[in-house]
Amino acid sequence: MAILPIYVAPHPVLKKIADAVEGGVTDEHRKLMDDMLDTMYATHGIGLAAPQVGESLRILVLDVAQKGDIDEGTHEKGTPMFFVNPEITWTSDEQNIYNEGCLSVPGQYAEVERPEKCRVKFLDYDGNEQEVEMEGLLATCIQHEMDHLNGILFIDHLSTLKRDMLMRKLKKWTKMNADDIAETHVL
Ligand code: GNR
Ligand code: NI
Repeated sequence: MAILPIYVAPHPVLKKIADAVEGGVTDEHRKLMDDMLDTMYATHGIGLAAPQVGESLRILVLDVAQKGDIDEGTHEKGTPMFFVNPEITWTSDEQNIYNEGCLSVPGQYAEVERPEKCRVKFLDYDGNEQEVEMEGLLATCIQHEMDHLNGILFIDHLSTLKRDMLMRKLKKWTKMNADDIAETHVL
C-alpha cells in the first residue's frame, strides 16, 4: 500500500512511448498495480497509467464504478481492473463525446471525441491473456489510458488554440497550488 506522486504535464515522462512488460507479470508488477490503484482511489481518478506515476511501462488500472467520497469515509471500491500490455483490437465507427479530465493535467477539462466501443487484448493481474469489449465511460477511459502509454494526453486531441489555452491555465493552476501539491505531484 502506497500512494505515489502524480507527474504533471509537461513532464517528459508523459511524452514517452512506454515499454512493454517482458517475460510475464511478476510480483513487482503486481505491487506497482496495487500502488497505482491506491493512488487512483486517493486522487478520485477512474483510471491511471504507469507513466503518470513516473514508470514508463505498459500498465494501467481502471475503476469507473467507484462511488462515494474518500474524504467523507463513504468511498467504495467498484470493480478494479488491471491491464498489462493492452492493445486495442477493434473500435466502433460510432463515436462518443465526453468531458475529459486527467490527473496529469489537474483542474482542466475539455470535450474529446473517441470511438463509443472498443475491444482490448491484455494480460490480467495474474498474467493471463484476456480480450474484453467495452463501451461508454469504460471505453472512453481505457482509450484515454492507452494514449498515456503512447505519450499522448487528452489535450493533444484538441486544436492548437485550445491546447495552448489549457496549458496556460494549467501553469497558473500549478503555481497557485504549488504549496498544496508539493508532496503529491511531480512538476
Ligand atoms: O479520473 C479521470 N477521469 C476521466 C474522465 C473522463 C475521461 C477520462 C478520465 S481518466 C482520469 C484519470 C486519468 O488521468 N487517467 O489517466
Ligand atoms: Ni490521464
